[in-house]
Amino acid sequence: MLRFLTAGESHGQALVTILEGMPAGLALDFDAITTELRRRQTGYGRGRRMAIESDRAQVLSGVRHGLTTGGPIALLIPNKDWENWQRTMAVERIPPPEATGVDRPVVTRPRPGHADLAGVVKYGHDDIRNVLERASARETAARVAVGAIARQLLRQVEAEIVSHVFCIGSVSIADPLAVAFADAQGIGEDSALHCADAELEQRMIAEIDKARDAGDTMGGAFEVIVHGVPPGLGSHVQWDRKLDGRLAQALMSIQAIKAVGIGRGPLVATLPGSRIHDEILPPSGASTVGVSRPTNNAGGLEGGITNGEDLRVTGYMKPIATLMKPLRSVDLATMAISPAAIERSDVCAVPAAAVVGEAMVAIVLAEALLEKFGGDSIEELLANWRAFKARTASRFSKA
Ligand code: EPS
Repeated sequence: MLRFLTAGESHGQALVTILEGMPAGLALDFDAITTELRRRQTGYGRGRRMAIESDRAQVLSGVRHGLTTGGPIALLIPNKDWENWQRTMAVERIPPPEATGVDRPVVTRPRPGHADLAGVVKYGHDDIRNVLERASARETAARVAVGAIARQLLRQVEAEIVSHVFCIGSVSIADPLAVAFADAQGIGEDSALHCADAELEQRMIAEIDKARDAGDTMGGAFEVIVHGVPPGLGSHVQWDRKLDGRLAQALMSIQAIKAVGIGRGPLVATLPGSRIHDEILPPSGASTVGVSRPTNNAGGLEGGITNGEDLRVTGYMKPIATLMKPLRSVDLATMAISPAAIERSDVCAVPAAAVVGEAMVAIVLAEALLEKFGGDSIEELLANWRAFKARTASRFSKA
């Protein structure tokens, strides 16, 4: 079983995570973890916090002389900004701000769309900060670090993960499925929004600028594409083993994601079966399962099992809840109508969410890979994978 937990607050001392279940013997590329963390910090529309942080994960355990041991891998990502928040986020009891005048006041005006209100109701807090600090998408830095390790496991079986942003507000690529794996892979890391269409990207930037100028925020959508994912991951036999369901949960758990699609996604409801289902034809050239599929509306998943085609998963993100021109809310201290609180925030974080989406997909696939091929060590995993691959390739050869 591959599992992980994260801990940490947005302005606390650090983010922490423990990843358990990685096989022994994986040669870990530490720079690749930093690269992924860096990618998450970029994208047009981010706020000032990203200029403060330069995220880097310290590996505290589970790796020796560059190789995973099979033990839990503990990672720590310090928050540089903590320096400026030590009193506000102090772990120990300190005098209230009224007494010292040097602390930030309690937050009492919940932001519509944020965890603020539901969180204080549930946990009985007076200060919304007790909720928002943990609900913050800063936590996704820890997920990306874990995902960077999962991605290295997947690379062992030649699976590669990329993503592209195809929608910001009202600006959208008409047919995201027409963006091939190679197109998404070819997007430069210096690209402002990680969109495959440079002309459309300019219009997306204008959409974000318009929102910023209006004190508003903007959401959008991204697609994660995995090439080379082994067929046979997940299962049709039980609801909680279906890989599409597990991917949906993983993506929906990302802050601000409100919908997830697989392949054609919600459009499957609008077209007849003859235009949705991907025909099965004799192989033309190299094929992982011995047949060819002229289309991939299923997004690489049928019956909750990977079918050897590219896996394509979409995440739809709502606009960020912190508005510089706030919506109406209620001050919970007085119950008077009052503008929602303003926290330093981003205008648009869809490109960052895409990187987090890649990480979550990597983690789910890594877990499914270990279920299918087992292995306490990389050697064992690869032996099982190679045997399955050889068997699958020869299954449907003509008599
Ligand atoms: C951050 C994500 C956003 C940023 C945060 C860093 O978090 P939230 O979900 O709370 O809006 O706003 O930065 C700050 C909280 C700040 O002080 O600027 C991230 O992804 O690292």
